[in-house]
Amino acid sequence: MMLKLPKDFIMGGASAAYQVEGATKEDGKGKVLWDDYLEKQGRFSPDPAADFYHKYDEDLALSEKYGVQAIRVSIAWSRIFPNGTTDKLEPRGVEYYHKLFASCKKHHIIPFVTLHHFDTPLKLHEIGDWLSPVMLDSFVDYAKYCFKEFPEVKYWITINEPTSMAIQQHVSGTFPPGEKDRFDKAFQAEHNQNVAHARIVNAYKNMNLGGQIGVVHALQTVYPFSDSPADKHAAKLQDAFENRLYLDGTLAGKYSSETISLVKEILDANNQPMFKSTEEEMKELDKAAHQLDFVGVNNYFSKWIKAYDGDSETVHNGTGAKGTSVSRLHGIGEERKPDGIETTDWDWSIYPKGMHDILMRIHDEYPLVPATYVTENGIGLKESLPSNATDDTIIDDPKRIDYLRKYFAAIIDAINDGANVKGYFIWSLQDQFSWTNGYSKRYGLFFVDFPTQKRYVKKSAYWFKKLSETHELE
Ligand code: BGP
Repeated sequence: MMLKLPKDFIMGGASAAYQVEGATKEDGKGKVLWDDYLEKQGRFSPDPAADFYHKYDEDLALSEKYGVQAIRVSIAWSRIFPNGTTDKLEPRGVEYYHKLFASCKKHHIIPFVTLHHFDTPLKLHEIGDWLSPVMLDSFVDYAKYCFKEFPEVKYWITINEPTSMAIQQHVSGTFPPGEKDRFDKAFQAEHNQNVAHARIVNAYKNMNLGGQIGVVHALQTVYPFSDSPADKHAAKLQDAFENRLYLDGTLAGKYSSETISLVKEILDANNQPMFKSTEEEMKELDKAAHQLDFVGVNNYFSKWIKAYDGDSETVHNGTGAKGTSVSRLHGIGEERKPDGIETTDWDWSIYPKGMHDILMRIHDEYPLVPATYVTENGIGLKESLPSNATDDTIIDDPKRIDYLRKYFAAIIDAINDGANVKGYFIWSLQDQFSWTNGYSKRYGLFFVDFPTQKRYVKKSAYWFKKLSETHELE
């Protein structure tokens, strides 16, 4: 049977400012948490990335040609306010985003604009990042400024993947400041992001600008490794850690008692204190959940969790050396893949059912949510330009097409089962800089030869165009 997407389903491509723009020192941009950290680490530089700061019009022209109807971009906060706070405004940054949105209009592409995609201005990072009240207030001020300044934007996203930022900053140590095993800080940062998100949603709705506002969440579907009660409980703990506190906070407007008790169990096991929240904050969360227009789901892979009571140990595979990642968290569980689960070179499982299940979970458990978009999905591959490449060379990426076909089938299944999925954004539009993997993990529909910044079309772009035009999955 031919699988079909709904007629008004939006086909998009995703990006994030720091991963595509490059030009990190241009036009008065302020430093972010990554600049000095990456320089010190010495593995790779965020410049030139995909040089989107200069090449946006070329990329949007390509997007239009290959059926991309919408793009996710983020505003680099420190291009607008170099210090993060509103005391200093950088007009060249403001001008850049006006030009970018005008180019979107010219190419008939709808921008979905994220306000924070992992790029906290350095000055705010240094005083505690998501743990600092000054950061939260400054983020709300910056958001309100953007809402007034960019009326051409009709779809806003408050924060990209609050949980993955909090966990990578404070538990796995792969994001600056690179702390490990501080579950207390991760949960507090998650709650604080829930609050900042809610304050912004409520402010936006008060401004009556007529657009839509949502949030984007990294949702790894979590399954128990076996049917044993211990593994089942470990999977619940992992789910509370990675997904549930945030889902509850933003989509239900309150934390369920089960969520709170799972969080407390993790913190107790690690001898760490519970996160703090106030009644006023909880009211803000409740109000925002009732006004939210959509949730974005970033789903690439699923996890299987086994009970574990040893010390925490995490090893990040940031090079594509298959089979090297380790995640064992004290008080939560250990990640183990069942036999027969296919993985990428970066150990991410390929499991389309996880996409179906997470979309259904939002539909079933969070009935306040009016609409869902898949805001990131795709596969990172090692790809290179053939040595005899000419301008017209097309990069062959059958693995990506196969991955997309399977994940789209799962999305269509979820839509047929009742999930209100309105659109899909492939990660990524073009090859980009990856936070912890540099330039070797390519996701794009368009290949970027980073030294020359020349673009080459991949076969998956043709596949995507056809799906975008016909809405029929072959
Ligand atoms: C998501 C982020 C993106 C992007 C993507 C791929 O979590 O929102 O910014 O990086 O994952 O991840 P990676 O670059 O680690 O492969």
